[in-house]
Amino acid sequence: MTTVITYGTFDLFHLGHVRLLRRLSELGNTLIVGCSTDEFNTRKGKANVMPYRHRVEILESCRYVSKVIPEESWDQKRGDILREKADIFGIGADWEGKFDDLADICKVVYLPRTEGISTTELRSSVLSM
Ligand code: C2G
Repeated sequence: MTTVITYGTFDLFHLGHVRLLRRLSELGNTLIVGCSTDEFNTRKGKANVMPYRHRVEILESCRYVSKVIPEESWDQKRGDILREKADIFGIGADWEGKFDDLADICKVVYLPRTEGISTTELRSSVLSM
């Protein structure tokens, strides 16, 4: 059994998120997603359109996701990986190198982002309609 773990806001769930989760799920049998809480997003300097409980429900309905946990701080990853016995930590390449410190307890992979789509772009295109 190979367990994969990732983290993110996943606001305005879109194709980039789906493709990342699909590719991560293909690396193992179980994919755990740490979904950033509204409070943590504020600390990340990100304003989310959709509240945490909506983002969790959408992630839980995604066929690639096995389990969703709250992401409440930058430094919970190590404890989560050990508790969940995750073999792989994966995230989009916009974070390249940022989580290499986890390589002593799991494999760390950075996957290319899906170009041409982002929550920010979606938000501005909706606003300009
Ligand atoms: N992503 C992607 N392609 C896009 C947009 C996003 O592959 N076009 C990926 C990101 O690289 C990330 C995941 O989808 O791995 C979730 O993206 P965000 O919701 O923007 O998450 P982020 O704000 O990067 O939070 O502790 C880690 C942070 O919580 C990550």
